[in-house]
Amino acid sequence: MNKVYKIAAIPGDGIGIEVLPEGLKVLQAAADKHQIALEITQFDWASCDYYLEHGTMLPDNWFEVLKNFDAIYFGAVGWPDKVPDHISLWGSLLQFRRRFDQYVNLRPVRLLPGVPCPLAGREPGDIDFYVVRENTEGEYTSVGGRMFEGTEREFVLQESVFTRHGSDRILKYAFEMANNRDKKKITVATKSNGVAVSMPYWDERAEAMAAQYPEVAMDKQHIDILCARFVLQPNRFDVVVASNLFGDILSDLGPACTGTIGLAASANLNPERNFPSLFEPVHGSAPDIFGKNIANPIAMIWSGAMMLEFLGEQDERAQTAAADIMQAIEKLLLSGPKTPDMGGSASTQEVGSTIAQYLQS
Ligand code: GGG
Repeated sequence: MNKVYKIAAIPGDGIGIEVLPEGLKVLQAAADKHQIALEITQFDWASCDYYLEHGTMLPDNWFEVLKNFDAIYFGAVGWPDKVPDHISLWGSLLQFRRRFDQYVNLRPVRLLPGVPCPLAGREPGDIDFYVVRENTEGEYTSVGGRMFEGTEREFVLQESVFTRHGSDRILKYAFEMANNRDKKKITVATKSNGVAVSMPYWDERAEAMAAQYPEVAMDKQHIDILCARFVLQPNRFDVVVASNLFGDILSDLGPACTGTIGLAASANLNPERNFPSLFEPVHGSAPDIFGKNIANPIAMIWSGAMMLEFLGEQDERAQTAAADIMQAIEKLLLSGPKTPDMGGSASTQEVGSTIAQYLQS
């Protein structure tokens, strides 16, 4: 009997609403081709419109409902003209990441054939690495507060949180990953010269982890020069591990160096599989282009391939389906219709339907 993969599909806001259907279209085409059973349930939660109607981003029972799914396939969140960004993000995506302990945010940075690279002289194969972002603590906290508001003594305090448990588990994941790759190389993003408490601690934990992986070459780099090297020497990276905020910044910069953020996929993983993992494009809701039908759906589609790969770790059909989706994406990038961010004039649906058709042929 085939496993039925139960997927919660949440479009969210803005172009999330436009790209998610394309992702589902392609997932279904891959599933049909490989006789994989998918059960998709769509939710209108985690959107600013839901907030305007209900006063919260999620219903009270969201955890009980979503925990019964194998995965969450998520579009994007945020519409600052409707709801302040920190309220929409903390009320939805960050709740999922924390309560489902999705402590690994895995973000591939890969230059694919057919994609014009903004960095001169770079060929596909030159840039192929992963940003492994810590996803549950670090600089993303609600610890702090405001005092003396509206007076001359007004001040704001915002704390970061680096726990031994949280640092060690993300570093372990990243070192393990590096150890299983050919280059056996890891870059640790830091800023321990300026951020004088949390970052030296992060470095210490990285050094302790490195001692357990003698075959992995570790390189620590301050975030400022690391950003410069993403642009100048992207071929030197293999696995880059970073705190929550640094990882977020690097994983926009990386895909920008490989053509367009519209291709950037990501997986928010609970590696122990105690809870559903979440798969989403790196890009946000982009209200400025919503409704124009020009959003690139490939990041969403690629995130779907990552979902099948993770869900079907023990399921050859799901692995093949994920590989087929990646092949179909590459075929489109070489010779198919493209959205304006890649120099084309195709619509969001045209790109999604073409990739789905490649899978059917
Ligand atoms: N699909 C990703 C998304 O909606 N991102 C909104 C955002 O601002 N995310 C911040 C983050 O990933 O930390």
